[in-house]
Amino acid sequence: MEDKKLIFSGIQPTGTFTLGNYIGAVRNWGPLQDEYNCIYCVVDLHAITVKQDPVKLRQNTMNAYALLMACGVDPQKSILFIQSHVKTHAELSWILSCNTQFGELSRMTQFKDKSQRHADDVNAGLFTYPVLMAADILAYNADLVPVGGDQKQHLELARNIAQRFNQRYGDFFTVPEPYIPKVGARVMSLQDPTKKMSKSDDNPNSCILILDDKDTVIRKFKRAVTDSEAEVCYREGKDGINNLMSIYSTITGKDFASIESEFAGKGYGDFKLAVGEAVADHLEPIRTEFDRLSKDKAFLKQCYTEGAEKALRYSQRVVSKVYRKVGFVDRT
Ligand code: AQP
Repeated sequence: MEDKKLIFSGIQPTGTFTLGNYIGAVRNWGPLQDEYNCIYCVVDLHAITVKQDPVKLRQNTMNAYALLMACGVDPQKSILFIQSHVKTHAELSWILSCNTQFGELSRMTQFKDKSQRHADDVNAGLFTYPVLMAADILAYNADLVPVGGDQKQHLELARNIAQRFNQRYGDFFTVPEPYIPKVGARVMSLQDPTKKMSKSDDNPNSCILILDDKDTVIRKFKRAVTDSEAEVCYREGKDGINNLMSIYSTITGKDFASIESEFAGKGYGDFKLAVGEAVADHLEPIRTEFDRLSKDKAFLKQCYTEGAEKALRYSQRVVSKVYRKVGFVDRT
């Protein structure tokens, strides 16, 4: 790999990506390839922390892989692979879990949220999810991790684990930095703008999926919950409008002041329609490219097989050194 900083990021194959996943994370992955060495993966091991139908999981994983390519990740420029194909992630996760405190994991807000939402299955994997995420990153000694704002706490934990390991065993891991977009780091649900937009939300109107067709996108925006005023402006307390303005701003590149003047004197109906159209038009080429790629299963297989080989080769070097550092006997 070239002598550039290294980026790592992943996404769960828990369904079609939402506009939140796209704006907060995936949209930035393509452009970053020109500046950094990039390693991206579909994190299927993370996905099974909540119950998954095996047939659907396999399908969602293939779709997520093709979707990342459709969103601009180029397997010739980046290492793009499926997490379960690379055993070093799980191996390193065990070592890191022995360097992570129970109390630290208990403070993770995603664990608290998800254990409430999945009260019938609060499994150990859901609890140790952030350790596996730390292993994903540290197995490559990544410098930067592009994520949405909701992952900031997990990334902070990964940094603490790396620092603790370095203190205990001598400097080894790079302490990774978050790379969080300024606008759009937290895209909110269209039905409850105090909650983040999420793939696994039960209400289909709460999120835009990036494969939704134009009519569906416009219909969902038309139904978006706003407030009882009629002024398009970014202000505290106007969570619904603030969310739509942030979305419109990231998609069109317009700042809030120009959006406010564009819609001065117009109602929310006009604004919602404009947001819907801008988003749908922006997503259309992704849909077309996804349709093309997902028909070519042999090509996808070739890409993910080569991606896994490269990722294993790279991470194996790191994990072997970790084994030696903690005192495991060399196998050869
Ligand atoms: N609403 C959001 N706004 C901005 N960024 C977001 N991300 C997720 N939701 C938003 C970012 O997308 C990346 C991939 O996320 P993930 O699939 O690994 O897990 P998640 O954060 O748990 O995403 P979801 O959509 O909410 O999935 P489910 O419903 O399965 O839990 C991350 O960088 C994340 O920050």
